[in-house]
Amino acid sequence: MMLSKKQYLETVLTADQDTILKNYVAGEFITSDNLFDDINPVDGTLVAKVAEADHDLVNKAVQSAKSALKGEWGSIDVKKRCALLHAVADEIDRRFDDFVAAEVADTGKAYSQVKNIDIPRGAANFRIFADLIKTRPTQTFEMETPDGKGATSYVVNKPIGVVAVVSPWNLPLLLMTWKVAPALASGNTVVVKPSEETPSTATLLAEVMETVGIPIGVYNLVHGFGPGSAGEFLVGHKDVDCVTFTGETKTGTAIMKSAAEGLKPISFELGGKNAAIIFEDADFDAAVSGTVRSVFANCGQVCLCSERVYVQRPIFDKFVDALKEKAENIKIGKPEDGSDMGPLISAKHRVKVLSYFSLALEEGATLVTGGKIPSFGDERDNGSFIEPTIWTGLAEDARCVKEEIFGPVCHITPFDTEEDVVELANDTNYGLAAALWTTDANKADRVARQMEVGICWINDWFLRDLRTPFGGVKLSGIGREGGMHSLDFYSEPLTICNKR
Ligand code: NAD
Ligand code: 6OD
Repeated sequence: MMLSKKQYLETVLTADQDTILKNYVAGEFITSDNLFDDINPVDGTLVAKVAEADHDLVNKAVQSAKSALKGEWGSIDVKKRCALLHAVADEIDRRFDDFVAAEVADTGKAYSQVKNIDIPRGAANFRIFADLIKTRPTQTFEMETPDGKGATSYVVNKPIGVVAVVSPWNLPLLLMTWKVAPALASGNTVVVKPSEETPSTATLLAEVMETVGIPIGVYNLVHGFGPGSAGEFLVGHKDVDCVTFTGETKTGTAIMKSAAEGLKPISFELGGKNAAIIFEDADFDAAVSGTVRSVFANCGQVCLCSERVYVQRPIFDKFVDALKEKAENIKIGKPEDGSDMGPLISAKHRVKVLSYFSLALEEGATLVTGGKIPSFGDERDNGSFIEPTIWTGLAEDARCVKEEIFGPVCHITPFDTEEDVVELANDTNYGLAAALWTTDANKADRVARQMEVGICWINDWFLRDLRTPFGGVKLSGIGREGGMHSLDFYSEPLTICNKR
């Protein structure tokens, strides 16, 4: 379904949202005196005004979440809690077109991506964690005691309490629900602060929570920015019990300092500078198609994207030519024109990506393709589009090879041996993901085990089993979420030692 901006405002946001995206606190949609703009990066037009939460409203949201822990939600049994989370997933499915329209309006992403990844994963996140919590194993230990009677120790998992969820703009619903769903499944309450760039789907989710009867105060939403705004007020709040954050590494540092004050547990999913490795024995066509996806998906704005591509020397030139041809065939444009690739998230982000485009040339890169702002001759020229870009020829210590750019761009380096490429791939401060392409299963396993990352794909990219640990090493994160790892992070284990 394609909606104009007017239709979007009139039909998608049903709960008294008119043209203002509101906060959702203690079961009420609340506006504020400070409104900021939600801009469509396709053409620079206004999607909606957004109500920024001030200190008092963030405090009210945290207090509402705290009280809800002691209310109906705190005593509800697991079966009922899971049924409610399934109802959330079902309601996302029922309002699928609304969620698609909202995500597309905020991001300008291709419809194919939003329909096949972002929104279905939003619903799937609720289903998987609702199912996992029902079958969560418990631990029991028997011990002998001097009196011969013995003791049994067993572990009870309790909610941590109020969870602050701070999320980014690149996969807004997917990444926010990746945290909200296990937090709620584990019995916590949440205060969510979505990115200021993408406030719409978090607001729609508030409507869903209300519709399906999630008790008041369990899901709270505050809009705003980071420093000096809702983000900072939330993570520094004394009654927040833990902070889960996805975003830039330097933001993680700021949040960690703030969380340190109250010794709050943190879970961080941060930036990446991921390697793709293509061995000469790879299925060439599969490796090229997979790498086109891993470099350019979502306009390169996925933390798992490959910005460093290493290709074994005998196939280097052929691979560069093939990737260039595919990159030049990517259809850039408006979502409603059936494009493959939309714009970057904002004009501000484009300035950052363009600064790397200039820097790469200063650092001695050979421009294989791209490197510019495309010109359309229509309203898209007011948007934040940028060309898919490929470089070769940079030194491995060039800033463009070391720093996360977060755009549709990669640098391709030739390599000779397995040992060389392991060293090259690991020579980074980040450690989120890697993708290997080879038909030699033993080599694939051997190399994968040496990757200093949280996830390594063999002959694929971004294939997700939601039960597996997900996260990064080095500057790419702290902790793991996914499956039981999420449930563990969002729970407080209590050991009960019962002496007979
Ligand atoms: P960002 O760090 O700028 O913002 C993320 C969120 O943090 C936003 O909601 C923002 O308002 C908030 N924020 C900013 N400063 C804050 C502060 N001082 N206190 C509290 N909140 C604050 O990130 P972004 O630009 O939205 O997202 C892109 C980045 O996220 C990239 O670096 C990307 O690699 C990373 N990312 C990582 C993963 C992962 O799973 N590892 C997933 C997606 C994105
Ligand atoms: O698939 C996920 O669960 C996940 N957290 C993906 C992160 C993508 C980064 O942009």
